[in-house]
Amino acid sequence: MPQPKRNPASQPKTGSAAEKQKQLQAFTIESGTSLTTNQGLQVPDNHNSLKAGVRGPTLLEDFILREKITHFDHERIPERAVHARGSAAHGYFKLYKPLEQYTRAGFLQNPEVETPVFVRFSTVAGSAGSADTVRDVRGFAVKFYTDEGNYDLVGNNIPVFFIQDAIKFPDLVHALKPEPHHGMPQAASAHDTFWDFVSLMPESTHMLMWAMSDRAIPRSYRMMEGFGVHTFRLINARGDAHFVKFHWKPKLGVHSLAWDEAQKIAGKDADFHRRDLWEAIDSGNFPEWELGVQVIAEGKEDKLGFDILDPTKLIPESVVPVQLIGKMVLNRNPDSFFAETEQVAFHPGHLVPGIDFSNDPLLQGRLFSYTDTQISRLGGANFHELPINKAVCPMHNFQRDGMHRQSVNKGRVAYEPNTLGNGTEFRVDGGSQGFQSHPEVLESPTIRRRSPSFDDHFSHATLFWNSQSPTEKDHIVAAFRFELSKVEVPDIRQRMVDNLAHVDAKLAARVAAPLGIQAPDAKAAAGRLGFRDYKIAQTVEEDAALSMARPAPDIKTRKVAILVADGVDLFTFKRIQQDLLDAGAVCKVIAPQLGTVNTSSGKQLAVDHTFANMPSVMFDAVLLPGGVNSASALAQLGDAVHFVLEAYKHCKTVCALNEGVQLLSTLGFALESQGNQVMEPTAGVLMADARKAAEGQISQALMAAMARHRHWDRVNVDAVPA
Ligand code: HDE
Repeated sequence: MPQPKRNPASQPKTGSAAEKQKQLQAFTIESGTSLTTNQGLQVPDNHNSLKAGVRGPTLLEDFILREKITHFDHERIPERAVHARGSAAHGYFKLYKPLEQYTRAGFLQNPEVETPVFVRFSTVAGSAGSADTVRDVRGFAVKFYTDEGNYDLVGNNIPVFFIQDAIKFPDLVHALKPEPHHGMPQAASAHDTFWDFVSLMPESTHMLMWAMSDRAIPRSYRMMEGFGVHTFRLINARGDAHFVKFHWKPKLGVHSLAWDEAQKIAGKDADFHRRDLWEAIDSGNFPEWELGVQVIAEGKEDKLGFDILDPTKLIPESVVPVQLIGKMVLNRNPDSFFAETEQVAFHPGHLVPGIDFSNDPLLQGRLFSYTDTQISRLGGANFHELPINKAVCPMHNFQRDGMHRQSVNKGRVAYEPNTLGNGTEFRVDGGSQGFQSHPEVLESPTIRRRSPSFDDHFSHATLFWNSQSPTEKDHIVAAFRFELSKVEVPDIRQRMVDNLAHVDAKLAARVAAPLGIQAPDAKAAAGRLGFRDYKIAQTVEEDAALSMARPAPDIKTRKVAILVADGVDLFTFKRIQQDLLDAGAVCKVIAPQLGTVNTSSGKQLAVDHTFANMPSVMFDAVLLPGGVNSASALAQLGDAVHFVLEAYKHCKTVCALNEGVQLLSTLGFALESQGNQVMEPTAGVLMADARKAAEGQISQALMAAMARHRHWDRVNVDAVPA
């Protein structure tokens, strides 16, 4: 059997795959090196252009100036048509146990192997410079650099999609993007064209429920689930196929921001998620996810009661449990945002042997789109040669030339079969090696129609709604109201609430109430109830996994603001601060000015931020230490009072010690005689007399409250003027 000959230039270097991936990228300028032009010519002066006299005009012959400016003029490449705004990191994937029963994919066989990954998170609608915390779906794209080639799992943080067929994608995106006549709004779905389109496309209703839920305003990329969305196939060495859905489960739990908070962060720190990811990795708090699969043997998919090829449906975890098969750790920030995060090219068609597609018509369209878009975005067909996109295994074929070709292919032979080069054959043995497409039998007419099994547009939206906690339901209602209130044409608002009447009558009525339109009318809705095979369905009315209402496992990387002024009592909070730090939290001291404050004991306390440069929305919790002068100075300071009120409004943990309680007086709380107890007068507001209560007890209460993430059931939040 002729073996494929390997191109020596693409032989793997020694060391782990992660090292190989890194080697592909290293390029640093040594200190003391002279500046040169791109041709290697030493530059004599990088501050002055060539002129006819020191006050004369600049000369066209200054090729050094021209080269530098020309390069600058062409530094930008087209941003991604969707998912333009993103942040990424390197890491690795490690399997828990061999998956040979289901797949022959090499990276899913050996639990000892660490497969390098590069992961890019993104928003969908906004431009590359738009804010991170807008209401939007998040992209979750993972490139595995395996020994059998790159495998891309290009998913989202929501398990379903707006449309069922790829042919509607340009319409969806045109409706979502800023309106074409005036280019507004940026990175927002709250405008007429989006709601006009989706209200006419009832298949989008399920995804709209997710997009209006808090899933669309995540607290952190590190606290999002990821989903492959489509049904794929796993194929084992015998050729047996199973359908599979992919899931990423974050170790930190799934958590969101409050909507008001998300909007404020968009202005105060547009890079909030990018910074969060960068800082976590930089400080050694490597984010982790577990990879999960829902596996269904071919032939068993009919039992689901919906079409497994329909990307607007999900398989409830209570029907097919998610098996956790491995762990992904992100442990290295990119060296160059442009070279890596911007130039990485994902594609759902980058597969490895043992993983294959299904006939999901949305997925099928994606298989064309991604290569096509890279050609215009990355300037030609050779984008696979960019270091971030390069496979770490040997790569050889007879494709040649094209824009920006990097490899220097030797010899006269660029075709196969040949006798003039390195052999006649590059075929693999008997058809069993290499990538084998699943031999699905297809016998059907060519037809431009949708399967009737895709017609049920509402039952999964109802399943999602039923699975939400009361707070989550309130937030969904509020989000629909907000978005539809920004829609100027009443008929569009009406059509949307009419559609929602198919999901849940109460939901529709609640959304409609403040919108100045008629009550919802399901009969007038754009959608019809459609096909659902109730006879065979393993239907569930609710599924716990669809709710986010679960506490965080710990408080690692949670951010605590400690508000101080001159006279702060160090002793009341130092031990508590240490406990928080020991538990992995991040503590920052906020004061009216930078530098230091004088503590009541005469020591100096270093200040990290001022109220002006670091608002409450950057934190998960607030600690108000004691100290008569500090507390009364802060109580006089509008910014400090606003800080506390806002944290309260966003349902964050607020812990006040001794006189620190003064800062809560606007909210009606006072330090009463609680003795040695830690009081919790409303969810997540803790008050303690640190002279009597044990500090360890206060720390425990504070950390337990923080681990609940947010206290959504807190009273009187709407009445707080912040
Ligand atoms: Fe994408 N999508 N998409 N998409 N998508 C792109 O490819 C497209 C869809 C997703 O961080 C583009 O390189 C079509 C579903 C992510 O670089 C483009 C259809 C899901 C990313 C494209 C879909 C996704 C993209 C733009 C419907 C979740 C960012 C730039 C048929 C499973 C990847 C690019 C990154 C990016 C096309 C639908 C996820 C234009 C035609 C469903 C995470 O090719």
